[in-house]
Amino acid sequence: MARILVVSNRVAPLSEGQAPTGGLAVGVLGALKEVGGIWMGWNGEIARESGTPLAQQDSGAISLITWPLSQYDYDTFYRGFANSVLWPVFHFRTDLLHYRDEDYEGYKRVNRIFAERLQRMARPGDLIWVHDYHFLPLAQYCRELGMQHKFGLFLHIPFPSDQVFRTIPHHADLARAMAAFDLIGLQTSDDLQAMRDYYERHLGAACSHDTLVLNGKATRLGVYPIGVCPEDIQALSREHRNSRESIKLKSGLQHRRLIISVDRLDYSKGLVERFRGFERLLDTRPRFRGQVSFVQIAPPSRADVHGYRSLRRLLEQTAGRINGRWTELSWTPIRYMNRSFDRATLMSFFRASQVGLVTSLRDGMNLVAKEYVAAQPEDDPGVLVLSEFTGAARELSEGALLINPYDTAGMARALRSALDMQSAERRRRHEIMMDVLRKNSLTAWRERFIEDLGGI
Ligand code: GDG
Repeated sequence: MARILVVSNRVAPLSEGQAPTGGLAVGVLGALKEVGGIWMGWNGEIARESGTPLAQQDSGAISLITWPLSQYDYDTFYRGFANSVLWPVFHFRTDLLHYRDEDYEGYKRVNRIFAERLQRMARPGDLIWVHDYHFLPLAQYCRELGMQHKFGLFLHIPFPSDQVFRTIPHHADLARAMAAFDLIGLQTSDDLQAMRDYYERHLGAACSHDTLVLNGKATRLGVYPIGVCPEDIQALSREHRNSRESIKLKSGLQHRRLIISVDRLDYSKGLVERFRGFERLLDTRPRFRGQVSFVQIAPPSRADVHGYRSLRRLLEQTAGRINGRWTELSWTPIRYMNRSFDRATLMSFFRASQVGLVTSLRDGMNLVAKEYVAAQPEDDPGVLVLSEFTGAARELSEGALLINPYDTAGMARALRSALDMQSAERRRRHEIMMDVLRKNSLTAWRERFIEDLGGI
């Protein structure tokens, strides 16, 4: 069987107690645990030079090969072009686009360093699976070095409409370089459609429903919705339902009902809109005051990137204002925590909550939504309230209560329906969603992508 060589920006630590809090790392780690492989990327550290020293850590069938970045490369590649141009634009936030030529140069330079590393590591026949927006030109640079491997790219985030994509300076260069991949995987058919539209309209590519041909080179496009391992999550949440943290949470609630949200602290997740939706519920439905608590877990993320610090301030103000308005001596409406918990604890928190609330303004998939469903007890499941702008909404529309996060009153109504929903209806919806999770599992995601890449 061919070896799988995975490349992503950050490589997740393998040690227990250092759980990754990003969807890419959670997904890739889960997938590699099943089949093994080599995972290459940045170790999260800053050094004098990018790319050295190289470290290797082996754990079972997984080898991690990591290296540091220089401060300049971190600033230009990571904070700059990747997270101040590509991330905001791919999430339709052109107002947050900050472009500088030196950042784009840094982005290309780091991609070249990764290409050189890959060239040294790869053996003939390896399948190279590249992840996300940090490495759009990587396959092109590898080809320039003479590599003839099969290269696949999976984009974890949405692909924007062509008008939005064109706000990226040098978008056509980037897109031409991306076409050096043999397979590009997207989360939803909307993303695939948007990508195809751009290539057809602006680069004159010949596109059929799953292939684009640019300058004689064909690239396969496919939809691979990332999933979770529902059985593992079910077991984890059951085993830890009486863990110390879970009991602390429940005793703090004093039998009140619980709405839970978990996200990296990111402007794409609609956190402010969510706080306002919960406030509207308290405003318009007095019977919930003192009866429902909202727990928001939001580990900080990219704190040194433009837009994140001001978001954090706004959230603190909003939570403070709402709590100032409604808190009673024995009840705090919003518990807002900028910290992470280990995965088992998180799953036990999901299990203990009556409502899982996901309000992203744009989200490639949103694994939290799927984890929330998988963590529920089958005989008394909670309800998922889910933004229609997540990839997950495409799969879970029959079981979740879908909302538009910009519609505060609509969100409050959905929360009310979720809190009032009878057990039979909750069970019915949960079963529908579990069927989807089992079918579109993390294993299926990995198998389908690797099989398609191998078959090219
Ligand atoms: C990107 C795309 C796509 C969060 N807090 C803690 C914690 N987490 C874990 C969650 C979940 C993951 O991090 C977050 O994944 P999401 O999918 O919700 O969001 P992104 O990080 O934005 O992921 C997204 C994903 O890639 C995969 O393709 O779905 O659309 O944006 O697994 O549980 N884990 C722990 N403690 C925390 O406090 N242990």
